[in-house]
Amino acid sequence: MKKKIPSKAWFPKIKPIAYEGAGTDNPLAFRHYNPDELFDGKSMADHLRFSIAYWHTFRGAGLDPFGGATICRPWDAGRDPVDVALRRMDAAFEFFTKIRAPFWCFHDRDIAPEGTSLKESNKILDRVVAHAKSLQKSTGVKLLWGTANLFSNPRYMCGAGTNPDAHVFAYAAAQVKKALEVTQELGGENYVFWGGREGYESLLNTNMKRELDHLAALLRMAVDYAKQIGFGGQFLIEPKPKEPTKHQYDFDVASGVAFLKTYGLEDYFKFNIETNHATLAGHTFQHEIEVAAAHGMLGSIDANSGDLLLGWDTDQFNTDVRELTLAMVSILKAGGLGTGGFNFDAKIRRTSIDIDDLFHAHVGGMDAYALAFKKARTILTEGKFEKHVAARYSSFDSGFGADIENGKVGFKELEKIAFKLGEPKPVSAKQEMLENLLARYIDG
Ligand code: XUL
Ligand code: CO
Repeated sequence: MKKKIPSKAWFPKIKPIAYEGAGTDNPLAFRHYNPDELFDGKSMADHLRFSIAYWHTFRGAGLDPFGGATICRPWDAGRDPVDVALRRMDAAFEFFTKIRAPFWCFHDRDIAPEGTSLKESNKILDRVVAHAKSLQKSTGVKLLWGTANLFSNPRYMCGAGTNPDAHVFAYAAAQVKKALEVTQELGGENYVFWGGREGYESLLNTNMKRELDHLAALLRMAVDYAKQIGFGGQFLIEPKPKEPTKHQYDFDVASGVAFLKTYGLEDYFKFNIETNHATLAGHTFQHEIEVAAAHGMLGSIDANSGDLLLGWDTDQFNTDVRELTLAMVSILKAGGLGTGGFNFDAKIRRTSIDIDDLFHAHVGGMDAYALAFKKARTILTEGKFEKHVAARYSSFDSGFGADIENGKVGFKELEKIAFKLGEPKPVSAKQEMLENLLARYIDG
């Protein structure tokens, strides 16, 4: 990554964040994230592929259901929304460079305001995208993924691909078409579909089967169009069980897999797993990663966390090294994220109104992931858990266990074996011993 910082400094008091090691007192230094440090011949930056989410970091104003904006940024001042969008983009690339994130992500409507028609919106988007492209070139920051915002505008209040009105479906299709084109223009390595308002509030007014068919049709069209224009990025589905709708169709990874397989789309999609979406679905982050990995569909991560005491998507920066170490073990075991990365789909609290709060938040998130990465590597190198798990299943490695796995035996053969061997002897699963072992890795 080149290190050139855009000339007009929006963060004049902040120097590029440096790695100073675990002992540093400097709150604006990395203690664990050392982008240039090599692991298996690959830099930490290339292993982790951190990305900044434009919507939170550059459009987040601190709104919540009970109150308006608390956060006001100097680059947002100005009358012409397109000029503001261009200036904001300068600030964003200065931030990406100073925080030393190699990637960014955006929704079409985060980066450019809507015009009075779709054609005008597309034109405005083109102007901002051209600016983003030149900033990508001068800074070396790359696009992890692009997506279309199919949930904020009132036209999408009843869904986009699942809207009961075919006119809205057509509008959404046109918006995805354009978003794909600009993602390609910016060299995006992936394209994300988060379900937005693709779900329902009441079955009294909903034809679920038709909505699912329509959602699949939208995804199929995206796949077809990507082929037509030669977009080679990976498509990703980002599951979320609820919010904004009461029930979202892409509830979790397992329901996403079933959906994709039902409609013959499984070869074209992987999953973008978000920590707080996993927990809203009643799963752990690691569970969702393991389900995706089991299907060879682990794509990317939206890095954040919820709050145990709050039942909604709080999108906080995650500093829970234990949770992240477990997630990282599963990710590394699966062979990493490929074209994916760790995108901070996380926002500062509405009371964190200073500009440097943006830096503190990302430093903490990046450091926690970096530390988890190192701990996970140690855990996997030592292989103690894997050894235990392998031993636990070893009865399937040979003999009739292997015959079960290979489909060579059925009920009759197994009945004979059960008669002959008698009652199986229970074996301890050793959970507490393993939890203590994990604690040693986390503490150490
Ligand atoms: C919403 C969410 C989105 C997606 C992109 O909860 O996570 O920001 O990541 O549309
Ligand atoms: Co997300």
